[in-house]
Amino acid sequence: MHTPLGAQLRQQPATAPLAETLEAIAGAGLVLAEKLRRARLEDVIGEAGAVNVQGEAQQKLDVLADELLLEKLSRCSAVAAYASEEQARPRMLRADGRYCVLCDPLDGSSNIDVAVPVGTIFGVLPCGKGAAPESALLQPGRVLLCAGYLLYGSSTALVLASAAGVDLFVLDPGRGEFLLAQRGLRMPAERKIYSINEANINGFDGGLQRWLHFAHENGYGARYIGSMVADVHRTLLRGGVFLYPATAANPQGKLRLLYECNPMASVMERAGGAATDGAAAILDIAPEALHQRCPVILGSSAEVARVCAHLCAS
Ligand code: AHM
Ligand code: MG
Repeated sequence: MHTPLGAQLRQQPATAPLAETLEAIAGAGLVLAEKLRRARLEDVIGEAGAVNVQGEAQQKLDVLADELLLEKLSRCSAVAAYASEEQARPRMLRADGRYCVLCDPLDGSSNIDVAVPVGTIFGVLPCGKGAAPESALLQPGRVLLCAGYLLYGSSTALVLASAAGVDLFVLDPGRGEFLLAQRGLRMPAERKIYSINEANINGFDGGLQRWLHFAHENGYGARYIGSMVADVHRTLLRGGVFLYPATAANPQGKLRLLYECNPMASVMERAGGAATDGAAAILDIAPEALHQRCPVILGSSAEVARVCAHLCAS
């Protein structure tokens, strides 16, 4: 018997107060999953003609996903603010809201035209009484009440990490509902799989290059989809390590601390894995700016430790 998302959320003290907010995110995912399937037919593939705050070309579906999340979350009584990779400033929704939601509405969107899986990444932070939502957004990831992602792949998966553990839900398209598929996910402690854009190797630091050499010499396999949610989901279920490190050209890496690294780090740690920028746990980094980037190494704890041992040895 697969418990529906809403019932499962309300059964756990850690997630019951978040149920309305998480159901709104899941509701946006449900609509988005269908839009993605029909995107090519409805001509919503391609660039929207605008750039986001980071200077990246927005895809039409980036804008659509962002609007959908904003619309669903603005109807929630508990949501004070919504911040997104696609918007320069956070949107203040309710002065009496208790939570701030951070999202990468459609991660990996440049892959849509080739039908590669993409995802929505989110985190929910508490918004302290009297705290300006903007300052509440700049809290370390350790404070996240719940984080996770939707993966629009061969099935639509929803992974939720909270103090109650990490649960995997799968969309039943017939019922239009997410159903619990696996409760209390724990990730493998080690696995010889690495996931990195190895074409950037000349820009990696010496320690990381030596670790790659170690992986080549020790029977590791490589898997890189180039869509973070899909790469992280495989890493969660099968084990291994996913990296988007600093490069000479991008000393802070590519991925965003608040919208991508923190939620994924929270999923990893709550499933028994690890996530670091090479020096500190991702979840302990004190954010300084909404859209800041950070290098990330995440996955099975022993594999993350092996990468770090090579970095320290350099
Ligand atoms: P996006 O948020 O603009 O879609 O970019 C993030 C994506 C991640 O999904 C993926 O891990 C990374 O970019 C891949 O980057 P690269 O093509 O440099 O390997
Ligand atoms: Mg992204």
